Amino acid sequence: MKKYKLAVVGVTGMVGRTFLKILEERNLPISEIFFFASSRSAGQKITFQNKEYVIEELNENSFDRGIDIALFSAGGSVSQKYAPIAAEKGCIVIDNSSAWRMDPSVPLVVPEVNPEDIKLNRGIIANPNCSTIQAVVVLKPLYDKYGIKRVVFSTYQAVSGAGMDGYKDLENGLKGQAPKKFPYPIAGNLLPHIDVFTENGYTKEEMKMINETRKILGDDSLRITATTVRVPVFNSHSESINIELEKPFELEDLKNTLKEAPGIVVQDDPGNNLYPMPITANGRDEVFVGRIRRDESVENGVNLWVVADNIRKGAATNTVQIAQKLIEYLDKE
Ligand code: 25A
Ligand code: L14
Repeated sequence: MKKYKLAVVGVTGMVGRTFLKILEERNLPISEIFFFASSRSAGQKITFQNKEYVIEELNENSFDRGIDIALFSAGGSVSQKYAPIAAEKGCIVIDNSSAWRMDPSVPLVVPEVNPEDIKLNRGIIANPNCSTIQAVVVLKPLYDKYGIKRVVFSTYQAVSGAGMDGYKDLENGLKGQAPKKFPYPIAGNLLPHIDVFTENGYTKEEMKMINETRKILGDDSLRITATTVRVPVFNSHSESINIELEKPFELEDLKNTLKEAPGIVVQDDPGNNLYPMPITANGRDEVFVGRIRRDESVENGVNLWVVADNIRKGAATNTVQIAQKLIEYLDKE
């Protein structure tokens, strides 16, 4: 089996640290690995597979050593600048930021949904937005079996989605301190505001959910609307998803379709208070679905409650799964 030179960019962040855990858990075929962050962290030590490494400051020459694959999670501006530099040098970048997702030449991939798109890459592969990933894992089997007419997303997003600084705002807010990352306190509150507002009155997070879902499912005309909300939960995003299917369905068939689909765990037993929650999704790589019930106000309507660990499946796990698939394809070349 071939072995690959890997790099992690933004290794000290919320997602970056989780990359390391997941790379260890899944034991990828790595020959050498390099760790990058900003000047704030350069020189710090980090342990990976019981070996100590020194974090380097990312610069334009960082990829001049035959790195095959780089996992990026250092924010949009870093990806905008450095992903093309890395790609130019023959490295394949798997990027967590929103910088490249809607670029027509960049595949946007969830391995359970559209793994084959990885093969179309020209040096950059984008990892979708966290809320979008957990939604499309669930939408895909329903789209294939019943067709989808319209989707309404309403999200309840954890503070870890806003990185280290978001996490600290809730921690400190619970002790009565003022927020630094969010515009208002998040402890004991919620904010119908994630990422920046756009001209149409939606937030960028809402528009990401709409546009990225269409791109991943390969259906530009799919009707979707979204409201995204930050809630005082440390980790794992929850979503209410209302769907109008094209075809009629039996509820039991629909539940079985979800149970059989890859990456999904159905937790749906109202009699025993069984439903997905952030505290049970934390630390897991699957997407949890429950509260599966007919929307009796429309034809062929269904309501779902979907929860996933946004730092794992919503970011680091999905990125490492893309890397694993990519390696599978590269091994065959
Ligand atoms: O708004 P943006 O630019 O798109 O960025 C969004 C932010 O969301 C996180 C990530 O924050 C990112 O910065 N993020 C990205 N994708 C995400 C996803 N899918 C995501 N969060 C959730 N889901 P983060 O704090 O978790 O991680 C940031 C990482 O990026 C590194 N970095 C920043 N600038 C860099 C860079 N690396 C290379 N070159 C650059 N120019 C960053 O490294 C971290 O690994 P670091 O050394 O800067 O961070 C070390 C510690 O410093 C603290 N810190 C952050 N900002 C400041 C700061 N300290 C002082 N001053 C600051 N301004 C952090 O708490 C971190 O622990
Ligand atoms: O687009 O603040 O991947 O929760 C996802 C998390 C943007 C910020 C992205 C958050 C990020 C968002």
